Amino acid sequence: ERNRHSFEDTKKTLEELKEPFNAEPPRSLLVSSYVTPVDLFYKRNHGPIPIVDDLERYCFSISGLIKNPKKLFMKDIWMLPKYNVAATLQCAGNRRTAMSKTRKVKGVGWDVSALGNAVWGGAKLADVLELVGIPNLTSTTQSGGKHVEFVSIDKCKEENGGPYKASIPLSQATNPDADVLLAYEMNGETLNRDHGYPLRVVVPGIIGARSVKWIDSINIIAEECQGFFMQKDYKMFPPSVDWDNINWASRRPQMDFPVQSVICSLEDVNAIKPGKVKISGYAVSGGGRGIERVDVSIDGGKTWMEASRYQKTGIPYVADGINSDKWAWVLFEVTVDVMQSTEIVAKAVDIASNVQPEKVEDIWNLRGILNTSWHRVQVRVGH
Ligand code: MTE
Ligand code: MO
Repeated sequence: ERNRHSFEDTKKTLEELKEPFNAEPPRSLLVSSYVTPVDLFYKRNHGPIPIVDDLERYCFSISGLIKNPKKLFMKDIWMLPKYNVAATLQCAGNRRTAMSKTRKVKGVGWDVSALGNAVWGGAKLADVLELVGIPNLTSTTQSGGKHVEFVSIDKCKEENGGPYKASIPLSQATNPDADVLLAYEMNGETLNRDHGYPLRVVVPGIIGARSVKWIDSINIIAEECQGFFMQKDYKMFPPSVDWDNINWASRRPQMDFPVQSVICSLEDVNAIKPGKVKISGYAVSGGGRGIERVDVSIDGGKTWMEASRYQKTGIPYVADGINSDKWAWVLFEVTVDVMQSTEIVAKAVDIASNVQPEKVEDIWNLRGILNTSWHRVQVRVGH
């Protein structure tokens, strides 16, 4: 992992902290298990990681455009039915380093591992909102609330020392099938500090930036959250927009994640022996759209073969959302004969038949987000 904070660093204030703690595992370790161990799960922070040490006193408010604002404690959340949801969280900036090779972009230089797949345990946000009198499947409250804003207890420079925040539509928050969680567990264990202890939001199927950690308050609001990370960041601009002509208000905050796939068993520098090579990696799409197919090429994209796909080992993956986890990644595997130095490529197709774009140049954007171009790895074959 890169940029690991020392224990002393974790006590630093916003002023003292040079860089927030961001880390990703080596790609080869990432796909060794369907459920990503907490230690190998990427960590993305915009400020110092807060410490909540008194769980009995920890509480958060739900207020805004509702009749009965409430203060909730952990015991109120624990009382609600507990759900375990397998969901992949992917940072919008995953694969940014590769995009920056086309033209410079701004942001953390991620390789291909700024994502992980965890089993999140917690209460459904839809159930929590029922506690304050908002029924399931509400898109507007009587007082005009249309969005649910999550405010953290951390502090970040981009918010001028204020907390990290984001919002999602009320219709999604109150839909039990959307599986939006207030999570207190990750992979069956108490959530740790890095990932939002004691309580974080998990919004399956959309960019990681909306899954706010360390919840301090939840606001029911009329317009989407006006925070920095909703309005001045994490928006997808066309390649023609650069820092001298950007108009932030012209684009919507990015929510959904497009279809993605990455080869994890090989690095660009790998020199391999001629013969059989096992190629493995992950594929995942947004919005709960499953993966229909993963194509692998060993000739730079001229010809393709289909990789096998699985979530649970030994059970072939079928994207039906019944025998599969709809919010989770799919691992793929194919064994190929590689006889000479070449470019190996992967591209996935989701169940809506969306495909990954061929060239990173075509989707270049100044913030370097959503690099979902065909994943290419150069291998050198030595005889
Ligand atoms: N929540 C808070 N409070 N502060 C943050 O900096 N970063 C967001 C999101 N939630 C962030 C946050 C971003 S950009 C991502 S990708 C995910 O958390 C990362 O979650 P993780 O660190 O648990 O992997
Ligand atoms: Mo992110």
